[in-house]
Order: sequence, then C-alpha cells, then structure tokens
Amino acid sequence: MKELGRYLGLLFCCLILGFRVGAVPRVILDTDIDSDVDDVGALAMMLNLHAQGTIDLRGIIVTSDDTYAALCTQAICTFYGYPDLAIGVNDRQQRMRKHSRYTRQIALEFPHAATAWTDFEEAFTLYRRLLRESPDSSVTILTIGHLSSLCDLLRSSADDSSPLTGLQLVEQKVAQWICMGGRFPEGKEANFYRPDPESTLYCLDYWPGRVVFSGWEIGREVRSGGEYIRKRLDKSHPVWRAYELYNRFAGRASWDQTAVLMLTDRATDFFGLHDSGRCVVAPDGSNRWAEGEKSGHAYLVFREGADRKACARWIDWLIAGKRKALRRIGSADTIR
Ligand SMILES: [Ca+2]
Repeated sequence: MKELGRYLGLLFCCLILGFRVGAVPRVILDTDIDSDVDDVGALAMMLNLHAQGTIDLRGIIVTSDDTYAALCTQAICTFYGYPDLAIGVNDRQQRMRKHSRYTRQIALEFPHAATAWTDFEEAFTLYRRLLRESPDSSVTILTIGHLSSLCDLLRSSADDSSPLTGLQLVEQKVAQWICMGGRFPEGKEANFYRPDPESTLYCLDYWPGRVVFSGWEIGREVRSGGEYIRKRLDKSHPVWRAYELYNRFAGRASWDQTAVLMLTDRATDFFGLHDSGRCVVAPDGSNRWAEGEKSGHAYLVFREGADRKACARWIDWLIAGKRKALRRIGSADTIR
C-alpha cells in the first residue's frame, strides 16, 4: 500500500512537472549567485542531483554583476568533479563589481580553470547552444535570479548556430520554466524588480510555454543552511565555506532551494500548484495573480499542513548530498 502511494505520488509529480515518463530532465540553471547564499545551496543540490542521475544538468547561466560569481560557480562545480560544466555570463550587466560575502573567497581558495569572468561564454549564446543540442521538449530552465539572460535568449535572432530565433528555440526545446520569482498572490520580489524589471515584463509577456513560479512566500518559511550543514560538510568543502562566510550557519530562507526541490519526487510532499489564472507584472517589477482561465502559469502553494521543517531537512540533506531524491516512475531508486 505504501509502495502504491509512492507510485501515485511520483505519477502526480511527473504530471504537474510536465516531464515525460522515463526521461531524465535536462536542466539549465540560471543563477545570480552573489549577494545571497541560497544560490550556493541550490547549486549544491543541483550538482548532487546531477551526480545521482536525478537530473541532467547541461549548463549554468550566471546572471550576476559580481566579478567573481562565475569563477565561484566554476570552483564549486570543479570541487564536485565537473570542471568542464558549461558556464555562461551575462556581459551586458552594468559593469562588474565585487559585492558578495563569499564569491571572491571561494574563487580564490578553490581551484578552477578560468582566470576571469571574461573567460566565459556569453549567456544567451550558451543558452542557444544548449537548446540547439537538446531533443525537442526536453529542457527545463530553472531560474533563481533575475531574468536578464533569459530575456536575451528570447530576444535573440537566428545565427550561425541555429536558424531559429530564441523564441522558436524555446518553443521547440523547452518543456517548462521553473522560476523563483514574484510574490503570490501579489507583492514585490527582488528577482522580478531588481535590477532589470524590463526583462521580467518581456519574459512573462513572450514566454510561449509553461511556467511554475516558486514565490518569495514559499522559501521564506523554509529555513536551511544551519547547524546541519556546519556539522555534515567538511570544512574544506566550498559550500561549507560559503555558508560560513555568509552568516556562520545562522540559517537562511530557502528561496532558491524550494525551486530546485521541484525537480524531485519530494516536491509533492510539500507543494501543490495554483494554476487558474496568470501572473501579471507591472513596470516596476511588482506582480499580482489574475484569477481566470488556465494560462500555462502556475505558482506553488504549501499543501495543507505541510511540514516546513521537514521541507528544510530535505533541502539540507540534498545540499549535503546525504540523501537521494527519486527522478522518475519506474526507477529502482529508493529514498534512504
Ligand atoms: Ca538567487
């Protein structure tokens, strides 16, 4: 009976996530890894899920104006054994600064191949290449930062790499977009309004497919990155170091990690979807949910009685790589 329940849970997970049964989802992560540490936790989850075969992480778009953000990202990927994972940077950011509590130190303390952010591929070019190389309707784009690079992709024209425009590539290759952004049913959230609300407006106006939003109000209630991470990761681990530098393991809201959790079977333990209507964004980047017909937009809601602490535990386990999340129906994987 318990197995039947798990099977039905997985089936529901696949249905709400729009995955093809049996396929390991190809994922592109788009992160503003700099000011907050939740991007580091999310990246660690992604790399562990990739190593476990739960997802197929194809590349990382770094949408940040921090000089060290992409180098920090490559240092973390290298530590996990993926030194060649494709990384793109958005070079139309207002000129680069360094303002993070951890990116510079991680980049300096941990080995990686690149020597400067200018060594990396342009973000929308990498987006185009990764999409071109993928089967139709196979890619999940997961954004946990602002939407400048995604907007550049959508606006891109046909080029030598593909006769398709960015919009056509998205229509053909992308199964869904999971977006940490916005507040629901209404409010103002940084990924939408800072620093580039125009891109948010453009992406939501022109995105041709399905979007699931993990709003600010979800991650706020899930506190991860505390004592468990301090105790379970070695001090020589870049994720341990980033959390130490950020707030010495005081714990932090899990905005970005709750979006990553949507890639795993555990999502249905905690979340449901509200999908009647659409997300409307104002020019200042604030947003509201307009109730109405189904539009392809949906936002996460907590299930009634959902255990926020259990959700945080799962996130910490996946950050630390101490648990395995299931990827699909029929998998022999089990949760330990
Ligand atoms: Ca972020």
